[in-house]
Amino acid sequence: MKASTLLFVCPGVSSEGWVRAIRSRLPELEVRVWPEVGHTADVDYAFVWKHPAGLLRSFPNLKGILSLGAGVESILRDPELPPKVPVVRMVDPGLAVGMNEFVLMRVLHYHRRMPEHERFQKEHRWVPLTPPLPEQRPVGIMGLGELGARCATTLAGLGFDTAGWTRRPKTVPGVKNFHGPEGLKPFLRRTEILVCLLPLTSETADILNRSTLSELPRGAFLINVGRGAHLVDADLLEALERGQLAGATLDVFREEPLPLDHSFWDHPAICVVPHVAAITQIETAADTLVENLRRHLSGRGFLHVADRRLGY
Ligand code: NDP
Ligand code: OXD
Repeated sequence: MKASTLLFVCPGVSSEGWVRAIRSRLPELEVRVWPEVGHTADVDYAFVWKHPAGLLRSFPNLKGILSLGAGVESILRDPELPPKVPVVRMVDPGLAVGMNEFVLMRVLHYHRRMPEHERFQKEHRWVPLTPPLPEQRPVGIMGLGELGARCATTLAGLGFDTAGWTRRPKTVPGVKNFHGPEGLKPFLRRTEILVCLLPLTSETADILNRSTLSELPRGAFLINVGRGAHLVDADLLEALERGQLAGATLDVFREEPLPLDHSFWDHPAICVVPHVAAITQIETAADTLVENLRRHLSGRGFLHVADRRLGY
């Protein structure tokens, strides 16, 4: 019987560690690295990240498209995506740990008034500031999925007045829930530190815009770790200009790398980070990937299949 074949299609990502990790966990699986495809009919599974559009329809026996990243919008927007093949999201414990650390770091930075302390240091001024208690600090997370729920739980555990906004009602212990379009305004109106951990879909594109940012209490902070296209860049600059927002941390951008002449680079109230909030970790993610492949090889369905209609 022919061995099943996985094709690694992640341009820009080093394949060596992944291939080693997959082979050591599932030696019966043949692993090929694009563009060394061999017979296209041999390919059963594709493991992808930012794949060339149109490529995936070249494999007539493809049974699963497994994403290296949590966000699957770049797969789903391929106009030539094979229509019936399941697209599987990456749910990696290592990714969740990284996102949890990053969001906590930046929430604490704003909560503890570090931007003001950094400014006072530059001015050689000794100005002791008292931060509010965590329970007096409303933090809001857009998206309480695999990543957002973990961050919300951590923040709630530290005593922050934590809320999350979701599509459907969702219970996360200790976290207030707002949902649907009607829940958005009340969620924003209470949120002093806003974290975006939404997937990029037709409903969430441009969601951080003049109108939504204006609902936040004056002087709020934004942490965007979802996708660059959630944010209307000019609206953020304008909100900072008029003091509606006091600062922003941006890990994701409409164009990556962020163009050298983009005004975000030198803005004193913007922290630019090069899409590193959370990185898929080979050691943990290879376990997840292989478990999912084993499930499928033994006739069970994949876990974490994206809903193409919803876009996540
Ligand atoms: P999930 O699919 O597990 O969770 C998505 C969450 O967003 C769910 O709570 C969902 O609501 C909510 N949501 C989706 N659409 C809407 C909507 N229209 N209105 C309100 N809520 C909505 O995703 P993950 O937590 O795994 O990942 C989230 C995103 O984080 C990824 O798609 C990616 O863009 C980004 N990411 C960024 C990284 C980085 O390094 N910067 C790394 C990894 C991911 P419901 O619960 O009702 O379904
Ligand atoms: C992801 C990412 O989606 O790295 O995993 O952004």
